Amino acid sequence: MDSFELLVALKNSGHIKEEREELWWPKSGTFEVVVGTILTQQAKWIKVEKSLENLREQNLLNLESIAKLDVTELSLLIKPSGFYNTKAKNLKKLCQNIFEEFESFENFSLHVNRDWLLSQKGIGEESADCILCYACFREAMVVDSYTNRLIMKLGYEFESYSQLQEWLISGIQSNLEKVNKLYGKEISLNTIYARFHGKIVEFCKANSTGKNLDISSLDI
Ligand code: 39A
Repeated sequence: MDSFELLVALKNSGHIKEEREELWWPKSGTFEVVVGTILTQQAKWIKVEKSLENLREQNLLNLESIAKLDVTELSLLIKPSGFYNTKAKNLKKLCQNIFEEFESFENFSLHVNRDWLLSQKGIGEESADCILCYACFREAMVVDSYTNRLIMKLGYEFESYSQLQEWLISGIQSNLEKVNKLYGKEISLNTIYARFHGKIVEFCKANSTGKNLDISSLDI
């Protein structure tokens, strides 16, 4: 099996809600994704939404406000998503650094690169790729714990994040015409990677009971 066949099987599995957002992640292309990426580390998405709502209610869901916000106040607002003291410190510092280096989110999204993101405290490969893909519309395929669980369950083993990422990317890149046919239109690599990752997450959520992931509905 290659990753294109996995994408087809996920699309056909019938368990996945149609994406409301073109790129699956809510408010793709905005600063909210940067905040959501930090908050979603080791947290359920529903808790992240609560924290984002707290920030939105106070008109604080923007780069300048978080860069200036008192870290204790920030930690209270993001408390629902857990590890709030560390996340508040890392998020505030990240916003300060974005502001210093790029001056605005728009400039950041055009010019940031993976190495700059990886040099920031609290940002590893998964978070860097989330920000690149969903906030900056770059061609970055996210590998997260859902992806690892699904791939392991399918009987594959990879030694590193980058090896699994390469496997996901290469099956797509070798079948671009078929991917376009599958979606019924020409589709950018950024959109394919975003929707592919979204499908993996939604499939795993819909087919998990506790720690068990049921892949019997995947025709592979
Ligand atoms: N785990 C997750 C998610 N579950 C998610 N959505 C649902 C929409 N996002 C955006 C990130 N991580």
